[in-house]
Amino acid sequence: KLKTKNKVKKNPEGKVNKRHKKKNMECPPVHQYPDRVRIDTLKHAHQTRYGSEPEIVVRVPGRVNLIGEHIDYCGYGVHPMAIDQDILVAVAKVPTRGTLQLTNLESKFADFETNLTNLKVQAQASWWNYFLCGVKGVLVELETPDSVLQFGLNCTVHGRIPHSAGLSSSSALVVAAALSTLWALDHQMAKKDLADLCARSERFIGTQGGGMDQATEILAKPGTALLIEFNPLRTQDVTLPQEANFVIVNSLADVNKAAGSDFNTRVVECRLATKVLAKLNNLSGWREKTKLIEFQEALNLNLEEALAKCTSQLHPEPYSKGELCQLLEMTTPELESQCLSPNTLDVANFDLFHRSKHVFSEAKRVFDFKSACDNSQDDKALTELGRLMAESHQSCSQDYECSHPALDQLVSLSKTAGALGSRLTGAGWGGCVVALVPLEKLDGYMSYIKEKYFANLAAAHGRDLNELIFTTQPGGGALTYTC
Ligand code: NG1
Ligand code: MG
Repeated sequence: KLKTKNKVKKNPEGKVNKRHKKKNMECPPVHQYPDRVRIDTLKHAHQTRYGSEPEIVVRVPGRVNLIGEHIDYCGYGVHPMAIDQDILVAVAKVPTRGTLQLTNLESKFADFETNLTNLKVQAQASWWNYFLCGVKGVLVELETPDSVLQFGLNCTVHGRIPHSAGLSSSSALVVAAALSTLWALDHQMAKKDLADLCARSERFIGTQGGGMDQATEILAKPGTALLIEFNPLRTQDVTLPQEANFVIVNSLADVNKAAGSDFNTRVVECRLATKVLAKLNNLSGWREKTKLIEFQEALNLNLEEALAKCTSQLHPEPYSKGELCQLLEMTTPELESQCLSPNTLDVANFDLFHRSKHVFSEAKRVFDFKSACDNSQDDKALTELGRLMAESHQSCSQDYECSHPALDQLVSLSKTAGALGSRLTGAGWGGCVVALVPLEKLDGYMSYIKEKYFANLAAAHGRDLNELIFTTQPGGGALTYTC
């Protein structure tokens, strides 16, 4: 397992750590990218901004999670796929030592410039911080001494993944930055190691997320969705039923996960539920357990049994800090340092019952979803997938409380419009829903949602509706092209 280092370690030979060193990357030529106009625009913008040509273009897709929400960080498998919408980063190495220059073709994202040595990521969601996560992650992991950074990097970004929408444009930036940095250091890393590294690196921003997004964006193959499991990271390709159309609808309610503490509060609630359940069941080493899957596996329970334990042994009312200290035999400072995150220190009450109920039931739905896909010749498979998606949304909304009125409205409109099921996708609290719509209902579904949801929505005015509601096919993962 790769370890995470907090500091860039100086290495006496002044070389980059060789642990991951492999043969040079194999990169297809950039003319193989399907949208020639977009590439030309990007290259031209790069040339205009910096006065020299880019050498590579890194392409990273967004992702949509079909089912398995807020369970990756509890150790459970998830079921996403990569989408077509992607982010492109044109990159060139320049002789100005240690500089990093970033520009974004979307004018609302300001340019940024910093030094590659001693990079600081701020726990705020300015776009470049996500880029810095990926750069820093690689430099730290490879223990790159400053003396190696004899070059600077000029980067031009063009994103097509809707942002703040649960489609993981954030991780796409992290992954693109990590790939750019690896290229600059002339290093190649196994894809799974890179996915793990990017998952750890994105936490520099302050959210304690799981590894679904980075793994999907790196490991996806065109034509199949993925069942992703963790510790160790492993994937199975899942062929979706041919008649299944997945439609993504942007509610236009923005989420900014890094700016609030909702996300980390959920992570902490799951961690606390793990410890409380482990202690109540006399598990040795309960203090070290942090993920609900560790509790389930240590007791050799199946997911239904784990669910029964949490609903019978936890109380539905929230737990106060005082009660948790008593249960876990900890002082308040111990509870804070061992279980909480810097941005949840002020949270007074933690809901353990509903959060763990969601996690165990959602983990089971992921496996049921995969089985239904594997049995797609069964004429009830599609209905089953829809039912699981609808249950997942209900659980996210009621038990995990990570929905938003706009998302609930879209889910209910989707049902009326003929979807077999729909659910919020990504962290929630805004962003997109994904709906499963049979082919014969597709046209009707699209026009109904456009009329009932978007027609009166001020935020949709002037927006291209095709960017707010679109069908999607499983796409391929990240690629580095040479110019
Ligand atoms: P979003 O907010 O959609 O990027 C986050 C986490 C995922 C996962 C989902 C909820 C990161 C980078 N992403 O995704 O790992 O926990 O929420 O299922 O933290
Ligand atoms: Mg994200």
